[in-house]
Amino acid sequence: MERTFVMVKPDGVQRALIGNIVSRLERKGLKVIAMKIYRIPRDIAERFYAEHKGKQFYDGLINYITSGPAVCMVWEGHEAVSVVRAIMGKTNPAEAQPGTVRGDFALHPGRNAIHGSDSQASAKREINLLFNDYELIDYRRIDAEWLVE
Ligand code: D4T
Repeated sequence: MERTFVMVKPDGVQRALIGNIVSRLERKGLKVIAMKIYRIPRDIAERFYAEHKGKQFYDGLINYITSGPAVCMVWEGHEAVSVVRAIMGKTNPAEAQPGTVRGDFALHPGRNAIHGSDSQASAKREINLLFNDYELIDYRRIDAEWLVE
């Protein structure tokens, strides 16, 4: 089973999208194993987005992601990384397909409502950055045998 890090970004929290986003991931069959509302400190945000340092949108991105509470989560399931990326839609919401989170709820890349890890390596790095091991909860969903052959 794969794990991925998901965040409802500060715009998603302010726009009351937490429940809708969680519901989409739940009904797909993914299992939430960690969740917290968290105002991400600047130093963590800078480590989180280190690959974008120096880009023209970097300062705005750090200001945005630290501007208010976010909801940080770890989701687990079959091909969780790519499944969540598909549910999210393209980084630029103007190009995201209707039916995706960004396609339905967002307009601009600087306010794109949700983050999901882009690879298993990123997921591991991001989970370690935002969660302690003891915050990841091991349990079995009662529908597990109906979700995966
Ligand atoms: P995140 O990491 O936030 O889930 O976004 P993506 O994985 O979909 O996209 P990314 O890493 O390429 O970009 C990180 C973050 O920067 C914002 N951004 C991006 C922006 O404001 N302007 C831009 O031109 C780009 C490329 C949006 C997401």
